[in-house]
This record gives sequence, C-alpha cells and structure tokens, in this order.
Amino acid sequence: ERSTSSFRYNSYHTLEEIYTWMDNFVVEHSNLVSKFMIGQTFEKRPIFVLKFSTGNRTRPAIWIDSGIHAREWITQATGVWTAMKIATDYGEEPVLTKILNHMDIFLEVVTNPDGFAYTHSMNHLWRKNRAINSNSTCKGVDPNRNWDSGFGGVGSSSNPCSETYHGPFPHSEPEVASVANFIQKHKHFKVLISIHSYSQMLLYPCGYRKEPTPDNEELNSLARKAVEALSQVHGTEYIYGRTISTIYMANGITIDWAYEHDIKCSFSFELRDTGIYGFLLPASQIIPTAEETWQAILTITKHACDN
Ligand code: ING
Ligand code: ZN
Repeated sequence: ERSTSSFRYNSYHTLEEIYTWMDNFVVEHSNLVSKFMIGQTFEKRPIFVLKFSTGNRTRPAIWIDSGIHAREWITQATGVWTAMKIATDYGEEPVLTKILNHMDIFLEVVTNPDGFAYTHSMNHLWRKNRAINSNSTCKGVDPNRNWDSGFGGVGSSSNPCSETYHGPFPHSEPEVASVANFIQKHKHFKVLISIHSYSQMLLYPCGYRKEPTPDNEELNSLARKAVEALSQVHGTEYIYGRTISTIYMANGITIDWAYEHDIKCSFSFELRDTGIYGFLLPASQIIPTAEETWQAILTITKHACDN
C-alpha cells in the first residue's frame, strides 16, 4: 500500500500494516507530522513516535502512548485513528487547532512492538514484551511494572513467569528506557496519557501508595470532566479515580513515573469494554471507542493548555 486512502480504521492490523500506514501517513501530512525512532526492542524492531507540530521551537507538549500491553488491540487501533483525527481536524476543528497552535503532540502508537507482533503470530493474549529472562525459560517483562516509581513493590512480581514481572531493574526494558529518556531530554511535557484496555476507567496517580497526591483534587475534577465528555459521545460509562483505589495496587507504572517527573496531568485510560469481550473487543467498536476517547483526551489537554 502506498497511501492511507484504503486503510481500514475499523479493522485490526498487524505491526507491519501499521508501520506501512505510518510511513504513508507522514508523507501525506508532512507539513504537520513527522516520525522518528526513539529506540529498538529486544528483538531489534524499531520503536516509533509520531510528532504533530505547527512550530519549529520546542513547545509545551503532550505525550500519548498506546499498546504498551500487546494484547490490548483496541489501544493500538485507537492510536492509529487518533493520529488520523489530529491530521484531519487541524485547521478545521477549533479546540484541536488551538491546542496545536500552542503545543506539540507526541503519539507512540505501538509501544510494545515485539509483544504486538507475537499477539498476531503466536498468542493473541500475550501481554508483556518478549525479553529473554536470565535463569528462566519464561519470556517477557511487563513494561507497565518496569518504571522507576515504586519499582519492585508488591503490586508487581519478581517471577519471570508472571504476567506482571517487573524485570531485573528499573528501565531495564528498551520500551520503557527509550520513552523515559525521550521525555527527560525534552523537558516540556505537560500531559501524559497512557492507554490500556479494558475496564472503562480513567486513572491517575498513585498506584503504589494509598495516600492521595498533592494534586488529587485537581486530577479528580479533571478526570470527572473528561469522563463526562467521553460519555456524551456514545453513552459509555467510565469510572475514575486513583489507580490504587480504583483498580488495584500496581508498582512501577508509567503514569506514576511521569507524575514524579513533573508531569502533573498524568492519566491512564482503560478503554472498552467492561469484560463481555475483554481484550477481544469486536472491530466494529474501534471507531466509537476512539471517538469517545478523543473527547476525553481533548478535555484533559485543554485544561493543561489553559493552566
Ligand atoms: N491494566 C493495568 C495494568 O497494568 C493499570 C492497570 C493501568 C495500572 C494503568 C496502572 C495504570 O495492570 C491493564 N489492563 O493492563
Ligand atoms: Zn494494559
């Protein structure tokens, strides 16, 4: 395929198809979008980030990642649709246009490429990356337990065979280290949104401590507004709150690391559904899911933009 015009946003795609779509997408929107590689996986696949920018100096920025867990296919599909939506709406839709006139958007659609490839070739329900673990025949580290924030606590596992294995040390995994390095070098991220599925939740820090953060009230009221905007699109109901009290205790997660590195507005979505289909959400729900999620993302970003 040499253009995105025949790309089906309402289907699930392989890694190869998404990477081909990305190449065509950046060519077709070269005035707004660029693509660069922030690292390489254990199996030597490139890790790509899309940058949406209307200026040439460094601006405050928003980070969005999807697909850090391989089997959460609705999240990579939502990432692809979101990229298309940003490119389509810039200059047309006032809220997004204003955001992009002040901020850059960075979007990492496939945050765990090795795991994602494996969900297509071998096991649709694989979650982790595909790292080889020393002294074990079990493969994979959970990249959402590998961040240097409460690393290694009880909301994660030291067993390489576990789905929540935290890895040998913080940022041992290239999928985590490359994002952490990028964010720290950039220095101007105001919002971080890390997209998972499923459960229909909007979560904010903290996952490993019971005490609310100093920004709890602000994050709570922003989450409420975002969830309201989301539900107005198709009536989908989300719950929201701190990770530890809303879903479960989790150590070493993306949004806690981001929050502790000065990105106050750090949120994780758990997209559709609540468990009827779970990780195997029908493709007919891709576009409605992406549409409603986008309204919540805009709500969060607008707030950061105005503050
Ligand atoms: N659930 C998340 C997990 O990593 C989560 C829960 C999401 C925790 C975001 C913290 C932040 O266990 C899924 N579905 O991956
Ligand atoms: Zn997940």
